[in-house]
Amino acid sequence: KEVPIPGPKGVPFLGNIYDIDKEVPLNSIELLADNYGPIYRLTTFGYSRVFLSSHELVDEVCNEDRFSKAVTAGLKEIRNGTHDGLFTAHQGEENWAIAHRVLVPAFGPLMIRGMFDDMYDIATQLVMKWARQGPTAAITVTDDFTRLTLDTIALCSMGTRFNSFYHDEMHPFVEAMVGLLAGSGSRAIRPGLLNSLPTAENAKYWHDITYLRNLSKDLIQARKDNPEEKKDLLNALILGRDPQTGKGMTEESIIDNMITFLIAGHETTSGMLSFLFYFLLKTPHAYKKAQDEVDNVIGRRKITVEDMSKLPYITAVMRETLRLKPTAPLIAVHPNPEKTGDEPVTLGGGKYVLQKDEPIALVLGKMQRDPKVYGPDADEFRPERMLDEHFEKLPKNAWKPFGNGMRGCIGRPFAWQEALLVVAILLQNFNFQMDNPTYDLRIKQTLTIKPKDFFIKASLRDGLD
Ligand code: MNH
Repeated sequence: KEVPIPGPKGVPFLGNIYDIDKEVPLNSIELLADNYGPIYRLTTFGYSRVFLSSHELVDEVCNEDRFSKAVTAGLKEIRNGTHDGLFTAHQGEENWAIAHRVLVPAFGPLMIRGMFDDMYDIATQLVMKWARQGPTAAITVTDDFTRLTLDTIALCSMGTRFNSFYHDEMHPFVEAMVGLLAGSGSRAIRPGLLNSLPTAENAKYWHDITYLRNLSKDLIQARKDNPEEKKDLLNALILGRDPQTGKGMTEESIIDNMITFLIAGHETTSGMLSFLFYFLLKTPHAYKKAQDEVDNVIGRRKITVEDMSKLPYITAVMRETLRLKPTAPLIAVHPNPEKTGDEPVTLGGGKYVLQKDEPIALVLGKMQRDPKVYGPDADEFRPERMLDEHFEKLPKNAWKPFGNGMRGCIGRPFAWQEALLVVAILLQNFNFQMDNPTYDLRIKQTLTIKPKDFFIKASLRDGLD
């Protein structure tokens, strides 16, 4: 009953590199799933991996006894800057466990509520900017959402203001972080030897990392010199104690995780907000329901943290957005190193045989459209299917935009509160239109995905100007 894992044939040595789109790899990865089915294999430079896109197979590899997170490709390169920080740690690294135990409480409900005022501060800067630009200006949605998420995470985790809404150029920290991310992406797709040559590109890469670490160190010192009684991530990093050992995190680990929060905490949320407005503007009935919910629950008064749990429709809109466009579109696992003996690892009840230590990529956007779970309209944006009563009945592991198990997203409650607030405050204050009503979704892919060349217009609602 063993079946070979299908896949395109490829060319000698280079393997499948011509099967993968250079601009938007995800497009070809999803297309290959249409052609080869829910499991297929790609090989590049002699290095192979399998791609899963059905709920059944993804469900199987979500079993943490058998499989665990694999730090490969771009993620492995980002490790050059963040080492064993939460996002880039290999399974089993001791510093991951310590940072996890210290930081889990920092993302608990009480702490996240404590960050509401800082989130509100930045959200109003966005409202102000769009209001002042006037109703005819074409808004670069994704750029402004990225300013918002960057400034929010910087304020909450580094205690500093990037003031991105007041500059066209990016803050030097952001410049360096983009350098680390883009550099890591390029390094991941070329042979390792080239990455150790003394080129200008490599020099800049390491220079960016040094800059990120030095500035982080200064900001930690600044808070230590001027303690603030604040429930924020910076205090949690500095003051948090490991309940198991009573010890704090080392300075190196604090720096690793500070940079990690900035990296993991901005593009994903900004992409989600961008796709969300795309879907709302393409789906008038959903747009109207979402705006009505804000009008009925909040009306014209100031939004408070208590309102965050009273927006079930917008919550469903956010879930549905991340179902169709999970902004971290690929995550990777591999057979658990501790449990892998000499027996080959198989999937599908012995049907598919993996190579030794072969990485497995989960194609989340495809898996989350599995018609066996979501029905014949799985490709449609229909937030109603994500209202609590349905969402709670979804099969296990059918909605995974925040990853899996112990290595799932620690920032989820942070992102959720931030996005709910922003969607609510924008719908409360503006009416939106597409700048180009015939716009069709195109994707820009880095480590994450966002809409490409997507512009909207925002006019202030009656009684507000
Ligand atoms: Mn987040 C891990 C998606 C917002 C910090 N995040 C993950 C993973 C996914 C993910 C998927 C698992 C990655 C993997 O398996 O390799 N994260 C998201 C999405 C959003 C998001 C879709 C917003 C929407 N994440 C945030 C925010 C922060 C954050 C905001 C920080 C404040 N995420 C993390 C960290 C990890 C992570 C840290 C690594 C957790 C760990 O492995 O311990």
